[in-house]
Amino acid sequence: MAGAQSYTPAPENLKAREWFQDARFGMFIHWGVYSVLEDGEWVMNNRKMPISEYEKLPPKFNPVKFNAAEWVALAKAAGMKYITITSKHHDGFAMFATKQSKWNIVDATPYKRDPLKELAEECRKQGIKLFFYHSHLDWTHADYYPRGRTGQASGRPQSGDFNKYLDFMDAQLTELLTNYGPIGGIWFDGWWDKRDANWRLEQTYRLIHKLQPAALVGNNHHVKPFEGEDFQMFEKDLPGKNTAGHSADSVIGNLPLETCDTINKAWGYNAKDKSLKSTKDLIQYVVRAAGYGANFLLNVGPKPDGTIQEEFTVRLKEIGQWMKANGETVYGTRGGPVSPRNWGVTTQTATKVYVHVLDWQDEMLAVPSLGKVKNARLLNGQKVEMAAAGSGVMFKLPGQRDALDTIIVLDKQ
Ligand code: H79
Repeated sequence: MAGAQSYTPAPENLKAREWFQDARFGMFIHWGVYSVLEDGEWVMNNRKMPISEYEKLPPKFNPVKFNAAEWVALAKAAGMKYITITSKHHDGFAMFATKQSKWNIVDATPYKRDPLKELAEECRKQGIKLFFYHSHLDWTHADYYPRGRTGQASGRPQSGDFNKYLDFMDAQLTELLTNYGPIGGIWFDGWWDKRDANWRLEQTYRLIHKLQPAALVGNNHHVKPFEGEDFQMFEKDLPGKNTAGHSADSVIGNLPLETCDTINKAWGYNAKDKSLKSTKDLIQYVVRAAGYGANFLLNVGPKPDGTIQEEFTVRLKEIGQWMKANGETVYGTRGGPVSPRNWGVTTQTATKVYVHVLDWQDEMLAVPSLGKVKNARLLNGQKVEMAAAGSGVMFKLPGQRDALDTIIVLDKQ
């Protein structure tokens, strides 16, 4: 941002960044009135629905089975340490009690309740941090003008005052950062809809940091981090990769990192999408992300009735079982001494190095410079043979291996 004042994170913000990195695993929740159509969160844009059509959804959205305690308990059972939920997606519909417009769950649906309030209280009770996903892009606000690359079939008049829209957004963010207790952070998305607009990011980020200095700002703009952001994120890609086309091409600076992905292909609930990733794939992704020094934010898209489909809950609980047994090699770690490889990754704490063998068929595995380490063993204490080899070491892997992740623990010396 040209002319941006340099941003100095507050001490509590730096502390929150450490907490964030230690957490390593979070639950993403995409939930909105679009779930009624069971066809993902882009349905308004994809079906070219005008606002007059889309307005028929909120009266049908009545998630009477929503139970905040159950959602938070599920995140915990999966071994997740935080939840990031859509306060507003691209349809502009607020999933919280806002006074800025009637286009919100309390005023426009028969449900009339504020699920984010209930979630915030439950998160606090159960020791989970809550982040809000907030869309810059807005397909329904009249002042989101000039229009961007998407949402052009909404039938709005060809006029509007973009600064008024930004005032509206800042007012909603103020509500989110004032009425819901301490918030983990704000996760922005949709900037890429109008890459050349003046988004007043500096002003918005300053507002967030003023209201809650510990709240972490992240933005899924697909380019390198802007001044004022507290972590760098990647969508459907490990840090530094951009195979999906929604990320920056590289890790810039030394901000905490996060990558997000879905269990099937959809973010918002999609009844037809049965392309489910396996529990093994998902666990290996958590581990790989940790090897990159990154968090993994794994998405669920709850149903319109407020429940989470069983294909998801089964996987989350299985992941949680694994995390329970192996979590010390992921939580509280940073990327290890050897950068990610095809065969696996390394993670480390102040005293230990963990070698995660994710995909290696042979008995011997050569690993370059791990630093000064000793006492190679499995998590259960079983000794692993290790010999010097070139500038690194050669491990003799145990005959009985974990096909998911064979973890070698080493002490730093
Ligand atoms: O919230 C979830 C998705 O709805 C949202 N981000 C995740 C976390 C998302 N929005 N868009 N995408 C995912 C796909 C992005 C498509 C894009 Fe483009 C390709 C954006 C920029 C290039 C389509 C074509 C939109 C603008 C041009």
